[in-house]
Amino acid sequence: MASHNIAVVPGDGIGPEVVDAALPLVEGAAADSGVTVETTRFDWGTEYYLDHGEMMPDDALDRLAEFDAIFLGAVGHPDVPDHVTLHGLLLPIRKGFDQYVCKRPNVLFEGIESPLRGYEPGDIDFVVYRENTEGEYADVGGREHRGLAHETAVQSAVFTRRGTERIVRAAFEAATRREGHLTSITKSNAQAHSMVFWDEVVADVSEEFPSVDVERLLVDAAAMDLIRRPHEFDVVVASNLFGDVLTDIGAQITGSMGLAPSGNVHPGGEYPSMFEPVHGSAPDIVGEGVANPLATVLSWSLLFEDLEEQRVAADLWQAVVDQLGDDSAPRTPDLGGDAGTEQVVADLQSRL
Ligand code: GGG
Repeated sequence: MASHNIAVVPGDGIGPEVVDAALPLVEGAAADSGVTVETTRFDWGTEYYLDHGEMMPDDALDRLAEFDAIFLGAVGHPDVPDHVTLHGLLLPIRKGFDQYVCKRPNVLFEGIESPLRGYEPGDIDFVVYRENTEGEYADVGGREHRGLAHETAVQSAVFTRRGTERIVRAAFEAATRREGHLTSITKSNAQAHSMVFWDEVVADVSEEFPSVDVERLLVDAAAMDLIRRPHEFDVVVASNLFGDVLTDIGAQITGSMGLAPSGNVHPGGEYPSMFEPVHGSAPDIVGEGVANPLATVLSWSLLFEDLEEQRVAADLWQAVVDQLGDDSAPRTPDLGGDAGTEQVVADLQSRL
């Protein structure tokens, strides 16, 4: 019987609500396929920060390194600046474990109405490969002359050849497994160093993938085209910041942030990968029991796919597809329903 040790970091806000609700379902789905999931919970995040002055302990990465994968709920708290929560937990894990592929599927599921006119389920199906360890989130910069009229803040983006080539290559590989169309997003008209470099890397790597059709878009045009013609996207590759922004658009045009899963993948197996719903901690609905657990369940599906437990991955994904396709099934308020998190999970359970 296959067995996997998974570290679970529920985090802040609705993170623990969706993670705790989904966990028994996920363990059950795995057991049905003969897979044992051993989870260890780490209550790190903003509550931990308020008690200890740090989002997670100094040896957190050493402890997480022992696991086959990590599942994260959400980070963010109204009383703590967002850069503290992000730089205290999420980004150190992504960077520390070299999780350089942030994979974010955007699918318009059966039963979901896109806010875009004329789009039917199945019409939108693309995946964003977001660079996840450097770029605009490299944390290089500083501030001088605080509070003075000539106060200055500098934030540098870092694009290395190794870092750019590997995310671009991962996206090309994905395109060969999908429809063979890759859209590379930059702002190379305005950012004549890093983004022109990115374009050059894409051109170089494209020679290894002659069957892939490459489109280049500026990020402003891409934001527009994701609304205007989302059906034409297949694989999108973008820098850390641009990928972050565009995947929120992707979530909206496919129905809800509550349906958007993601994987922070370290391809090589040296370190664990981390999976998380794209949504944040949603302080506006914390404690109401109405957070949508589906992005969490879909993210677990991505986790099992990465662990090559294809049957568990497919069962979880299909249960969500079946539920969304059933117009009598319970739905959380973000999808127009009035059901709670637990009700949605109980219904999913009946479909497994
Ligand atoms: N589910 C993880 C989470 O809480 N994300 C909030 C966030 O701000 N993420 C930024 C990012 O993905 O870089």
